[in-house]
Amino acid sequence: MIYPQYVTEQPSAPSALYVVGDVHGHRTELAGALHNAGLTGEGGEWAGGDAQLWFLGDLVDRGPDGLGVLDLVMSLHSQADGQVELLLGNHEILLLGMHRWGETEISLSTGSASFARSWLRNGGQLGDLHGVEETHLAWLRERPLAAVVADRLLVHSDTLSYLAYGDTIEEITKTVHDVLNGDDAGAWWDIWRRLTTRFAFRGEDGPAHAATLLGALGGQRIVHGHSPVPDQLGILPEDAPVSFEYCEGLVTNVDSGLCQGGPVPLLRLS
Ligand SMILES: [Mn+2]
Repeated sequence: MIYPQYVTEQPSAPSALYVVGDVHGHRTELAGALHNAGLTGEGGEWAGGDAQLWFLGDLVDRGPDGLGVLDLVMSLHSQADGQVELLLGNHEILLLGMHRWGETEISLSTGSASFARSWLRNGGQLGDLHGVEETHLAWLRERPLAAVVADRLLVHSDTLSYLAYGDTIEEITKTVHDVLNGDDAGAWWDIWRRLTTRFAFRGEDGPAHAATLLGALGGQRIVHGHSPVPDQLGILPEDAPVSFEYCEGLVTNVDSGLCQGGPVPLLRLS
């Protein structure tokens, strides 16, 4: 006779799943929120047990200590490997591009561009650039572009442009990594430009766009950062919620506008 309780595991409750939207250099606020959520201990060490913590990109730029945020996330990743992960945002691409290409003029069909000009215009911080080390850059170059966790598709940008790089998350990530490990400045620039596009899930075409991305990459619902909720709702950042669900419930925006004065974009999804 078989006693099922001894030979099969009970289906375990899904472990806690947290996502973090755009932190943009606000290390102190992030550290406080992680501690308040019980994900880190008194010394800032990982204390989240088997919880999963996904950063949706844009750790750096605009705010005072992007490198500190990056160090914190890298440290948590190494302590809780597989449970703490970062998706590349357009500002990680911008920092990598600024470091790699700087003032190099990049020829485009529409004229020319440089990472230096875009970096300055988009909140690049000298302290981050001067302090960044090869260990940071190498780690960033290995981060995924998207993930499906439980039934959620996690991405940085509210855009369909990911699909320009492949039909699956693995393919998209590999294509982008190949560019980041190569010398094609125009291809580097295209990643930055494409990840900077936004608003795909707003308006009457939003649900169809969401279905397209979910159909290609998996998941039942999309969670993204990149486009501040206070702007989306036309409210003051200090009045903004941590997240905003829209697009007929298919999409959750977790960019609470921390760098404008909004709350820390830490959201527990399950
Ligand atoms: Mn962004």
